[in-house]
Amino acid sequence: MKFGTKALHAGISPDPSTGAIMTPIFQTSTYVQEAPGVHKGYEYARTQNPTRNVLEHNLAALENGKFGRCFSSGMSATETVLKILKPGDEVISTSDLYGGSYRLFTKVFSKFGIKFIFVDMKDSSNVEKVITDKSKLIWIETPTNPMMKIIDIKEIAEIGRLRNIITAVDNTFASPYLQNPLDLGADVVMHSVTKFIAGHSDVVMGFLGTNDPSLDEDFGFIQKSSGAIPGPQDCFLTLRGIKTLHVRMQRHCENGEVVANYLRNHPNVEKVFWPGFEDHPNHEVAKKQMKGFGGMISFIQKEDTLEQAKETLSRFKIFSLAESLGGVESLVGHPASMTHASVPKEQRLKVGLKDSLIRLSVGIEDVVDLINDLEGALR
Ligand code: P1T
Repeated sequence: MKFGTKALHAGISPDPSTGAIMTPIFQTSTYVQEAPGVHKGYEYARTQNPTRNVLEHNLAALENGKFGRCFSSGMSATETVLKILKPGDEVISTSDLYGGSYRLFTKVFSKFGIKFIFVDMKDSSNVEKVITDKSKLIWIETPTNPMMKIIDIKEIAEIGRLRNIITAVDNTFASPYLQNPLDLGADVVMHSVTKFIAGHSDVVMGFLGTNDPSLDEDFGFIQKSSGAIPGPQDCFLTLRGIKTLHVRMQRHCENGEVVANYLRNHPNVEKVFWPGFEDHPNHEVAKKQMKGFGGMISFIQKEDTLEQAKETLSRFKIFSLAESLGGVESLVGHPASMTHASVPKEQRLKVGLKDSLIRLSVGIEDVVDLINDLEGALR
């Protein structure tokens, strides 16, 4: 089955008791048993919920994975991967990544004796240089948030495989439509489902997919032990959102390309970060591992100051100033004070994230209106 057909049908069948074509919202915390231990496969909703199970099968299929699990947020999915580690273990992570992931790594899990080493993975050999016998996990985010760097998943997954290190990829910025890390050799794919997958800015959720039964078992054990599960209503909304994922992504990519080129030719713009440009440092890798370049774009103006960035941000009328991304409506954000405020300034500057950087999540509106909005904001 091709992607669009899978989005609509994989793991989904009419409700056997009524024929309802839409997966029902099983709003229940428990399930009646005929006798102790005699039940229909469902015991307690922290462990199993039919609406969630359908979504998990559907998302696993979209990532070409055998197993999938949904969590109450992207961060709780990430946390679940970290919880398979033990004190003394080392994680090699992308240096440019979502500020919340950086905070989880450095402020929460480092307290429990896990060491995080941040490297620029644009060049895969940088990963090899820091591997020790304690390295247990390689954490990749690509495209990176917010600098839009591209990391070669296949090359790094191979480095991990040879050294017996798990490779996990945060695939949030690409979505399963544009990139499938498991196909490229990664052991785990993670998503903030909140973003492109759910797609309508009305759900917070996370996902982990894998082909490795023992990793899936670990994730399931942590899921039921820690309890960071999504509610059935959110699973329903996400299943509904996924039905248009491929169509939305095509429009995000089309609009993204127009906006990126417009910005690049704008006299007030100094630099645009978007992997679709031929002179993007890892454009060839992006072409190889992605189906398109998406609608996430960052840029810096010629007047390269925080004050100018704030003034520009105040002039948008269609792009809404907000955290998050990947919804149908266009958003504009200021990473230094919003999504990446928890990353210390010197670390931000190391990866090129200046106070003047503006990030766009280009939605699926008529692109001419988006260009007019940018024209007004950049005047
Ligand atoms: O918000 P949550 O569903 O918990 O997902 C966290 C997360 C994980 N990974 C990436 C790459 C992300 O971008 C995010 C969340 N990011 C934003 C809210 C943002 O505006 O960048």
